[in-house]
Amino acid sequence: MGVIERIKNWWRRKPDPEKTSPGPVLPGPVPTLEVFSQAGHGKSSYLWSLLYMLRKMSIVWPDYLCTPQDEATKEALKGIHESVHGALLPASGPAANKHRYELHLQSMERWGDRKLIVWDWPDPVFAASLDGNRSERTNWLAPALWLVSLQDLGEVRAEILDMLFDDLMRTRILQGFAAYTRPFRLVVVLTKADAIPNLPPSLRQYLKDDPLRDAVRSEVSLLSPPLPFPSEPLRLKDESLREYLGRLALVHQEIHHWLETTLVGHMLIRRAAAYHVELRFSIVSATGSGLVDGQSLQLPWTPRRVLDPLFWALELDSVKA
Ligand SMILES: Nc1nc2c(ncn2[C@@H]2O[C@H](COP(=O)(O)OP(=O)(O)OP(=O)(O)O)[C@@H](O)[C@H]2O)c(=O)[nH]1
Ligand SMILES: [Mg+2]
Repeated sequence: MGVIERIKNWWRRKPDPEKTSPGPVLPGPVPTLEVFSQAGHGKSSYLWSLLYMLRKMSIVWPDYLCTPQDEATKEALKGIHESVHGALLPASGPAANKHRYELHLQSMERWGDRKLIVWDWPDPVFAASLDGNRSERTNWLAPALWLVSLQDLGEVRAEILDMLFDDLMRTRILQGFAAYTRPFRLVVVLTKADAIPNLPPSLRQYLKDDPLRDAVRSEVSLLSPPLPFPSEPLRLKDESLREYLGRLALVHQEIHHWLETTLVGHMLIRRAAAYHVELRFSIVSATGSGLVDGQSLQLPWTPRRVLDPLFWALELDSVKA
């Protein structure tokens, strides 16, 4: 079958009612940030930690506001706060992944006001069954995050990382987004980085030294006595924001160099260049640790560097596709 015929068939396809996603189909516009991930690679935990930290950014951006745009998002945010404080983990499996979060982010330093729509939904590329509804909701022009948990890939699948990337690119191309004329802006996010055994020491240190995490820890609570500030609270503004982003770029390069020392990393980077992808790398830890007891963490949630991928997406978004 020719390529044109395959594309036509793709669009003609009717969703199979047996395979449709769980729960009600949520209305609303397409995502402004796409997040791709294989099952179990930490997508729900990452989104929880991102949303949790996003609400707290007023601590470093005094004029900033983060407002949920619908009742479902508001309720979800309240639930996330309770779960994070209670050290609970997200439920797993397709039935648990049916969230659409819509937020209005106002007065961010450097980036101003943005709408953030992000889905925690069975993945249109990597989920076992592909259904038309989900892929139609994919916004292939939005900056995208590809969450990869190296240790969950395991030795064998880690060797085919570049082929998984190829699956992502081919799905995009099949849906009409040519790689050359409409370049993909993609942040490869290494999730659960606290548990990557051979993460270079400087990257491990970067993960630990998250100033945003420290700023959030210095939050003055309504009910507990104020914490003594070790120093002036962080303000992420002008020079300090430029410094943060400069460090972000260095860390991208460092991950790039580290991956390039491996054969599969080298092939991934080559393939991305061949597809003209604007590629960035970052590392995050949503929970901060992997000590788990059933559905709970044994230690409190300690998100680290979880805003970095969003900062990259905001930066990449200023260069329009
Ligand atoms: N060490 C470590 N473990 C993590 C981290 N984030 C998630 N995990 C673990 O990985 C498990 C799966 O994470 P989820 O966030 O549920 O992953 P998911 O991609 O949403 O999984 P499905 O929805 O089942 O596809 C969690 O239950 C945690 O045990 C992290 O940052 N570090
Ligand atoms: Mg999930």
